[in-house]
Amino acid sequence: MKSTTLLGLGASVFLPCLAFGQKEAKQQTPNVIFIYADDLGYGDLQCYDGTRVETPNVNKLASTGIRFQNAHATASTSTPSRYSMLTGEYAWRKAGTDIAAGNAGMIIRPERYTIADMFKNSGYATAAIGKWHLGLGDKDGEQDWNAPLPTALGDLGFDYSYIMAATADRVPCVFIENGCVANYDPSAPIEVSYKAPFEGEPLGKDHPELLYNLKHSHGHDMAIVNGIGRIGYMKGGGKALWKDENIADSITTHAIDFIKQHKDNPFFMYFATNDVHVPRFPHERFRGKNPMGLRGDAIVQFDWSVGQIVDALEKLGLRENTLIILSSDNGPVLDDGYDDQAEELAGDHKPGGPLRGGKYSAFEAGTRIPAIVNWPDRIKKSQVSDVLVSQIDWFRSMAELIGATLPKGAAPDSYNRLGNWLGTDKTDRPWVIEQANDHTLSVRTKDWKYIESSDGPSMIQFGPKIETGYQKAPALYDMRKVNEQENEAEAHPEIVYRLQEILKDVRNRHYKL
Ligand code: NG6
Ligand code: CA
Repeated sequence: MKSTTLLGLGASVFLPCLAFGQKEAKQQTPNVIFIYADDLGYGDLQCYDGTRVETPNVNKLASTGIRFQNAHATASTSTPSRYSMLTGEYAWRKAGTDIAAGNAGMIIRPERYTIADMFKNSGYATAAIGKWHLGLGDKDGEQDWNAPLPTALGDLGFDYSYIMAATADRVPCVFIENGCVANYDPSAPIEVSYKAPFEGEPLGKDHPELLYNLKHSHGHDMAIVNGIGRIGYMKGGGKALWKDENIADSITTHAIDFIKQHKDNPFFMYFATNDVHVPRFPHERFRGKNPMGLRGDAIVQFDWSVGQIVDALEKLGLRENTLIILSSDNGPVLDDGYDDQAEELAGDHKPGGPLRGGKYSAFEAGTRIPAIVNWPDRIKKSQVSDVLVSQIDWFRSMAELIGATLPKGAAPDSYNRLGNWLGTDKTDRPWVIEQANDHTLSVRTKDWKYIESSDGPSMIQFGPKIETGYQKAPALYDMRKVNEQENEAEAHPEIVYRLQEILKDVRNRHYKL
């Protein structure tokens, strides 16, 4: 079934015809790996002018592939960004897609056609490894973590999954492998609540002396696991509890195992790292190699994971025909709730590069993210691209790549922009839509950015020192001037009107690119 699909569709587009009688030696469509970092900002990588941390493995992908300078996530936080990317539907269309608790029920419902379904139906082996943050089980708060979860990633097209339910700062602090707690410890049954603490379990807010690995700066003062306070309450776990310092090793090992197991057939792997999200507690061997403390160390650890995956591909002879897309779910934050000195030690490192704002915000650093595409078989020349692109289009671009036909209604907001992503088409996406933490939407064109009005505060209120970009009146920024300093809405009412019309049409689903 697999080979028929692969030979029959799409694949031929990219390959020289085989001479008659020549044995087909090589898999035709590429393996596809999404390396999706967490909270990695536009200016965090060395190849994006990050000056205080070395990222040789990512640099190499960039210098032998395409490095995008105008690529956008759909939202400035994790859950909506991931929801949109995996479903091809803007998260703001769907209630319940904001930053999810660790005991959220499955946010992408099983009947939804995901990008993993698409790869699977085209004969690919599929895997999700690392951070999930899109809910598990049928209903919020009703999971039994001691039994197989009735609704998990297998229902969304992933043959294999080894994931963290939400984030490292949210309970449950265990890996879930194919819907069951990995290394389950029957002597320590797991209970999770986001409402009330469990009797007898010490909390971070009352027991600072137990926070021997990291102290919190705001929030994160509930359950204590591995000497670190978390969001949410948890009991049990025993041997299954993760050690934060081993998370990168653990997910990278599972990713490499998956690659090895599928070296002879096409695979799609969504490799979502915990780096550089809080709590930042990288392994000892990545520490102290940069002047920025734990946040810098987490970037070094991320780079290491990337290097391990590339090495594994090389050793298995898969490197040439594997398409890697490396990016981030949203922009950067320094202090996101732990006393890791990210702010104090940043020095002149600008995690958002020259862009204004950061994680959570409507300003550009919230959603303009690093994006690197590397596929040795097809991308021969190193390129730096200024083409306007959005992660919402990965879905239909990948469909084009592998010749998949999507069912009606699938990926409604995604467009095939494969040419952009492979560097053959330099036409900008006419616009991209970006969502801030309070659901304020922006329309970004090559030259302009319109941020709709919002009643929200001008600074994030729950800890991080980040400008939100929320303003009572609509804002218009000339993006040729880079950093959104001067609201030009009054000077250019016709442009404001044009961008408002785009937003209205997109909201009403009356648009076409
Ligand atoms: C916030 C957390 C923050 C982080 C974020 C989600 C507090 C005070 N802050 O609510 O630490 O977990 O949610 O980040 O709890 S994201 O990258 O997964 O969207
Ligand atoms: Ca994130």
